[in-house]
Parts: sequence; C-alpha cells; structure tokens
Amino acid sequence: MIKNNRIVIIGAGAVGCSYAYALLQQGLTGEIVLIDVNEEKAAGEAGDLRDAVPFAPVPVTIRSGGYEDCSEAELVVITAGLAQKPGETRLDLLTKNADIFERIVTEVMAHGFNGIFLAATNPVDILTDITQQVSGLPAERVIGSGTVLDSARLQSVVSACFHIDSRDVHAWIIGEHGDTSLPVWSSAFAGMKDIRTMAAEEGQQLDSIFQRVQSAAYEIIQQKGATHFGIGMSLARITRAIVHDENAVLPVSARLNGEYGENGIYIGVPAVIGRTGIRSVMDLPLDETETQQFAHSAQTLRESKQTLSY
Ligand code: 6V0
Repeated sequence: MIKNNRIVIIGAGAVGCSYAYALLQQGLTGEIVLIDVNEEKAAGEAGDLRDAVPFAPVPVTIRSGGYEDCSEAELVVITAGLAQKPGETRLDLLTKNADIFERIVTEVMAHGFNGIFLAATNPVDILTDITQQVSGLPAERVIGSGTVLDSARLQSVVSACFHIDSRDVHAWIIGEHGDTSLPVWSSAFAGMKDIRTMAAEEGQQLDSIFQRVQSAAYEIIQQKGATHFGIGMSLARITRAIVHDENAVLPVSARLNGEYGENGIYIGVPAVIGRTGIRSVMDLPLDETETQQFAHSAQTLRESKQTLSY
C-alpha cells in the first residue's frame, strides 16, 4: 500500500459509503475524504466510519471535506448523483446525472487535481466518458466501474449452479453496464474447464444463468430500493489494483482505441489496471454472436451519448 494516499469520494450516499467501508476494512488507504452536496450527511457518515477505524487493519483518517481536498488526492471516486428508481433503466438517469458530473468534474479540476478518476454513477459508461472529456485527463486515468459488478454477479450465479468456488469462475460480462451487456461464454472457464462444456454435461442453460444476472439489480432495487454493497466491493477491487500496482485484469469501463473494432467510446472491457490507471485494454477474441452483441451494446452507448452535447 502507498501510505496516506488520499482517496476523495464524491457522493456520500449508499454506494459512496459502502465503498468507504470496504476501503477501511481492506486497509487500502490512509486517508478518506467524503464530499457531498448534503454536507451534514457527509459529516455524519464520516463520523460513523471513524468509529470503525480502531478495528481496521491500518490507521485511516476519515473526514468530510470540500473540493480543495482534491488537489492532493491520488484518486477521486464519483458516486454522486441520482440512483435508479424501480422500473427505471440506467440510461433514464443520463441527462440528470450528466449535468451533475459536468459540475463536479469541473470543480475537481479547478482545484488542481492530477490523479486518477474512478466513476460509478449510472449510466456509468457515458458518465465516465463525460468525466474524461470535461477533465481533459488522459483516457488511461479515467476509469469507470464498467461490468466489474455484473461479472461478479455472473461468477456468483455460475458458482451456485456448478458448485465451484466463485473465485475459480473465470467468466466475464462485457459491454454497457446495462441492458445490452453480454456474457463472454466463448472465454469462460471454471478452474480450467470450459463452462459451455460443463453446462452441456450438467444440463444447465447458460441463457437462463445470464438472465438471472441481468435481472439481479432490478430485483434488488425492487426489494430494498438500491444496490450498494456489491458496487462498493467492486470499486474497492479496482482501487486495490491501482494502489498496489497489481496489473490486475478487470472488466472496467475503458475508452476504446480500435479494440473490438470501436473507437472513442467508454465501455466495459477487460483492462490491465495498475498504478497509472488503465495500462492496456485486452482485445478478447469473441465468437460471431458475441461480436454482434458487443457492436449492438457499443451502438446503444454511442446513440445515448449523441443525445448529449459533449
Ligand atoms: P444515493 O444514496 O442517493 O447517494 C447519492 C449521493 O450523491 C447523495 O448523498 C447526494 O446528496 C449526492 N449528490 C447528488 N448530487 C451531488 C453533487 N452535485 N455533488 C455532490 N454530491 C451529490 O445513491 P446511491 O449511492 O445508491 O447511488 C449512487 C449512484 O451509483 C447512482 O447513479 C446509482 O445508479 C449508481 N450505482 C452504480 C452501480 C454500478 O455498478 N456502477 C451499482 C449501483 C448503483
């Protein structure tokens, strides 16, 4: 761990605080600053989190703050904005959260920020794109949570179906973090065994496995009004890859530059993540169906992006 690397979290809501709690539990930073338009909430959340510090693996300073704290930050993580309501898609949130992001990123940059941005607010791919454009930072230093959470959900469902530890399930979802995402079954393994072969042998339907993953967020939102623990841990996983300079491969939202036949859009793809952000995007071989699905997902994002003036 790089000592006292300051992480600023903008948006002290359910996602921001679950992430802060995960950071604290995993000893990933020495300093966390929470910023929120609701300053009292940010102060209250910081106070509550401070009570957990004596049980954390490393000492951590946690406080609420302002945009001036971004100048010294290694990482600014944006979880601010409106959340999905029951029945609402992630793209419905676009216009409202795009305005919020433009204001936030402008403020962060005005205070001399020169680190890495990580965004989680939905629709995350387009908001990450806006973050990069408004900040003017190199694309490798602007990362979205992408399909890290979706992939974790896929790994959990596959784990339950085949009775294999989810950490040994190497199956990923790529594309938009949303309704057009796709599972890459052509490169999916449990241990070293092809999951398509396992499904055929055990009479499991891969389509229904993916449907369970797709409906997971909608179901949880219906049941409890929000999802936040999974994304909190997903953001912590990306953070660990950065602060420990892991060169870990994670399906984040990264800007494509010819990979997958696409240019200039942010979308969930496997990328190598280390201290400087996205080191490279992994161009996976996709089968014909996956290639078509990915192109459709990219087109959906491109069309949504065109509705905005960025
Ligand atoms: P929340 O609990 O309502 O928290 C949002 C916070 O943002 C609130 O505390 C607001 O006061 C604050 N806020 C709003 N505007 C501003 C602003 N301009 N500046 C600073 N703070 C502001 O929402 P929750 O935490 O549940 O969700 C946050 C976002 O994460 C939503 O867009 C969700 O859709 C998104 N999620 C993304 C996921 C992913 O996989 N990428 C997963 C789950 C949720």
